[in-house]
Amino acid sequence: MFKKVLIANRGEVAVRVIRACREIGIPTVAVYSEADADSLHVSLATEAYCIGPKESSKSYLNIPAIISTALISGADAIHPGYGFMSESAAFAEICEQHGIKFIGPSGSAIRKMGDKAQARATMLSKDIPITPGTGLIDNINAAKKFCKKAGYPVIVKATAGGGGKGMRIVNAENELEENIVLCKTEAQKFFGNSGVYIEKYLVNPRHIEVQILADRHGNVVYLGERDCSIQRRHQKLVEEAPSPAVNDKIREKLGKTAVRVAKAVKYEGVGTVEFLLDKNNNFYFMEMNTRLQVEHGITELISSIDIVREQINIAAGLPLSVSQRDIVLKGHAIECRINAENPAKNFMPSAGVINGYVAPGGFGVRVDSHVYSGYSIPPYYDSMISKLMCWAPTREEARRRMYRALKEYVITGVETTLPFYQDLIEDEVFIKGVFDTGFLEDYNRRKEEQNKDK
Ligand code: MV4
Repeated sequence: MFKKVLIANRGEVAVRVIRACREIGIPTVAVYSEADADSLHVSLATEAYCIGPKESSKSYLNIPAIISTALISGADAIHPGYGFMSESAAFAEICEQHGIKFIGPSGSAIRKMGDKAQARATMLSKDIPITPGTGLIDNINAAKKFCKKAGYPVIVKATAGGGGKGMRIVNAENELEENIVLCKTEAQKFFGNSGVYIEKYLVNPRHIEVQILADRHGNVVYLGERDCSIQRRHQKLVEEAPSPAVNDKIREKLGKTAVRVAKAVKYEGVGTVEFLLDKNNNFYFMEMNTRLQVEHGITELISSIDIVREQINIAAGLPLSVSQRDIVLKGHAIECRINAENPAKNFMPSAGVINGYVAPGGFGVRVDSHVYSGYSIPPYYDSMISKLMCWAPTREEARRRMYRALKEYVITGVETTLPFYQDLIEDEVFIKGVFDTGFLEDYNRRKEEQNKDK
């Protein structure tokens, strides 16, 4: 096992990884920016080093500072968390070049999935279902021909994009060329790669993702799916596991497909295979997230498997602790991401001091967070305060438990999204579980109607 693990991240995920290391018995090294000296991950780690000023580019993304801290402190592995360096093939390779284990997949697997057009080509060659689409676009007439045949709407996507970044929906041929040009320009600017491709656009599908674990010995298992359809501007708000739309038969099909996706790139580590699911239960591979995800905790709640512990064990070369037939999913879990944002002001970030903080508890309630009473939320990073997760034997019980926990939660000093969730969790459409990626738009429209009536 590793002698010492450096966590190249901050906030709730740094705390999550430190906790897993502590349970295994591995000492930890926290790194932090000048703005994060009072963060919980700094005090929970065995040792902590300031690696730069507040800007992420000079601290959490500062590769020389992180690598030298690992070398000086004697850390033999780095956990990247999510965001920041977690999907950087270059960082993974630099770690390896310095004799430090990157706790994640190989640079090669990250690259194969990071390039979306290449990932689609790989899936096509392995008979994994993908949406009808093109390869990289180099010719407007070929693009027009595909779109005419597939029918509008279509979606232009940057091959270096992902997670909703660098996408443009096109409704008719007369808008196609300008959108390709705009998408290429943006892709060059944001990702330094102007490659784009086109897919048939599915209107309001469900966003379903499958958690997988893959070890060095060729074992790959799936831990069921999460439904992440409730999003705002590609930020997930509510996630649940299992999906209310997936039955045992589809779950097995999705799971086995996700395992084939992982095997197609010789994946090693924990990962998530993202699919879109249409009304007829057809599903299509979208992308693979080659990291631990924010919403992994709800899968832990229904599977009783510590995903971060498995991730560390896999990186250390140990075999998975479970085989597919040992995995039994039980009950239902829901997560709300609580942010320091004002839902009444278009989710505007609300940095400042949390002067009062009482987290909910009780059976089936889990709160993963790095905050405490008196903690000051810096304005430089994302605005997540905590992840509130509730488990219960059935979806309706989990939903009611979530409502109870949301009502119990006290956070004062900053605006939070708690009131928004208290309302959403009682929504009739959410209660029925019949939503798709169009949910939030529809929900906002219905709220406006109700306000007009009043
Ligand atoms: C799509 C799509 C519909 N059709 N591709 C968004 C994130 C990225 N992983 C893939 N995404 C999508 N790709 C095709 N061909 C729908 C989404 C999508 C989405 C789109 C608009 C608003 C919310 C969304 C939530 C999840 C997925």
